[in-house]
Amino acid sequence: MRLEQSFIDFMLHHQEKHKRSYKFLVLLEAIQTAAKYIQYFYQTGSLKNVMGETGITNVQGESVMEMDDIANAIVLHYLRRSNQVIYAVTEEEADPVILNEEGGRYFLYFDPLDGSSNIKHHLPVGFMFAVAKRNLEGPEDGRLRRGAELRAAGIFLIPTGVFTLALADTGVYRFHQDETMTYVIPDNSEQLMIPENPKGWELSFNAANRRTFSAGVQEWIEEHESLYAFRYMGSLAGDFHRLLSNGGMFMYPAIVNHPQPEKNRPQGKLRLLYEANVAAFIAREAGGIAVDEEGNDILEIEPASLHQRTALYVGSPPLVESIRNRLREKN
Ligand code: AHM
Ligand code: MG
Repeated sequence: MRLEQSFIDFMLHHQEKHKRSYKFLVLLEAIQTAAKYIQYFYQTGSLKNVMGETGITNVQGESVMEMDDIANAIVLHYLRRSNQVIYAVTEEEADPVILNEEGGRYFLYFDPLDGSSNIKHHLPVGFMFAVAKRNLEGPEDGRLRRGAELRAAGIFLIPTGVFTLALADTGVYRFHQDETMTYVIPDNSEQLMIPENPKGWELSFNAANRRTFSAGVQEWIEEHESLYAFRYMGSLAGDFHRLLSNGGMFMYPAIVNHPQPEKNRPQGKLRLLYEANVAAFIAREAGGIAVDEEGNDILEIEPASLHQRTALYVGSPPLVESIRNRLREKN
């Protein structure tokens, strides 16, 4: 019989080894409890008839699925109970949700259920989150943090029960749910690194959009696509999960050449604080990089608003550097 190390045991040792606070564990315990509940609702959602749309449009102008609302309420409930969070920024709400302004230590940016188009099919979606810490040295101004200032970021792949967690300056780890729904880290699993060997690298982007990308990006795709396998499931959590294991590049470029110009998205589609930064931070800790449409590092973008969007190119450094050069030549 083989028994693995539980997530909490792993984290207790990790915090001790790096002389980091146990408060962070209280927060992570809340986050992973929320993830388990989201997963439970997701798996049984059809039986409860909650896999459809609410008929409401969210702050992003997108249709809200009932599961989005359920997942959001679950996460906010456990974050509030943890007492560790000053405020949370969620994809589902226009304003930051104040949780514990006085006693909280962290800021949370999250998308409770990313990959909405997969919901009604029960295909992979993600609960994605990023954690920043209040200023412990001086007065806290509550500003939005750059990705480079994050202390942790993670993705729960739902409903598959896999959890990827990046911890500032210490790496990326992947946990799996065992028979008792406990997240465990397999004994033999090391810190996760994006593979350097190009054999197995994959490209991932919405191919139906390719003629809407800038000329430089289209050229780059034409020159490189035959060299790599192509995979796209339309859920950042799922596509990025593959990228971390196999290497390559995931991209969601700016849409600038749409035949119906009102459908252009010069700022890209993905949200900086709780989608792009999560992927970029995990990538950094796994040896990868992430840039925006100007070729700037995603993690260095100074956030100007809660729900701002960005183009995203993330993955193996040689590929991201190659497209970064092209983006800079053309801009
Ligand atoms: P969502 O927040 O509405 O779910 O949108 C984000 C998702 C990402 O998970 C995914 O990478 C992308 O949107 C897919 O978009 P598209 O359907 O345009 O390919
Ligand atoms: Mg989303």
